[in-house]
Amino acid sequence: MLKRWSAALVGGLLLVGVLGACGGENAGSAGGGDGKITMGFAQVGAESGWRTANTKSIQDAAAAAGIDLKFSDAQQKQENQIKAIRSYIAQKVDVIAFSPVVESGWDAVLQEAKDAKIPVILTDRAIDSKDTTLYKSFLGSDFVLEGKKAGEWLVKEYQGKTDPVNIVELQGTTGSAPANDRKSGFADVIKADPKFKVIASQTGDFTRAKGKEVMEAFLKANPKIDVLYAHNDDMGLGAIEAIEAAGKKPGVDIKIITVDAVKDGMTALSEGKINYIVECSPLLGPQLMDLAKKVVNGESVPQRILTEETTFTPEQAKAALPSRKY
Ligand code: GYE
Repeated sequence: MLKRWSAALVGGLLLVGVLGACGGENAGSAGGGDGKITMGFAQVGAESGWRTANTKSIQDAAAAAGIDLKFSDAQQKQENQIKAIRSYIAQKVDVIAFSPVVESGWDAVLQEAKDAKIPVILTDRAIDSKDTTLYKSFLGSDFVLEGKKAGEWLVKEYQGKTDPVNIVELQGTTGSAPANDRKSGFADVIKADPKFKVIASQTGDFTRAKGKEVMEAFLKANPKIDVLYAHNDDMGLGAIEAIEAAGKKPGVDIKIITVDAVKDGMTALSEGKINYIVECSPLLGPQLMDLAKKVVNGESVPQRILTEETTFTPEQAKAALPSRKY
């Protein structure tokens, strides 16, 4: 187990090596001796293609960086994540990283980590805590911006048209940062034009099965749906099954916008079943491991690190698919 004081001592010495390696490969042995960094990672679950890619990225990057990874899957339940974090504190890991299922309710357990002097890094999802000293850094996407990009595509698509546009929305997990922010970013953009009407909005919990189930209910209750906005690809893919089962053509009878750009989503986009995808990158592993080394070595790190992302049309999806890794 790496002692923090020794990490701080060697941290300065290692700096040259870290910079020289230009990705920090050398810093894996930052502790000296047996000094492997141990990271406890509390993952959300395995709810989507995005999450699967994210987990693989974290596991691969930890192995490549020589970081000993303790990994737990919370099955989308905050109580399981809190239990995992408490167990990492008890095991005296060097650093805790996690992707919070929901935004609220983290202060107590993060205070326990802080009292135990174990640094915490947030990845992917944010928390709403006022006390930003409870974590060292937050690495992930700007979900509000993602929602805005989805809205901007819609505004352009219906430019010059005056008929009402009936939108249904499949929200992510209730209370999660991506669900809250993708909803508000989208709403912010479309509110400028009253022809856009969100006629139904419900959670599909970021899963394919729930996306399908809720879309079936939307279709039964609403004879005229023009657009589906799904907070991730998986819910959109589930919804496509429901739309086809109802005898409608996804992408044509109902335009579909999703977020993520995982392979299955990109395939549906290239086939015209989805019309537009806002990218959200799950490949956070390498950046997370670099951050962890710095934090354990007592270096200062930015409080917020944003992921770079783009958007895809069907043509762009066709071009990107052959080299898409996830
Ligand atoms: O969009 C979704 C996943 O938190 C950004 O979680 C992540 C979201 C992602 O289940 O597919």
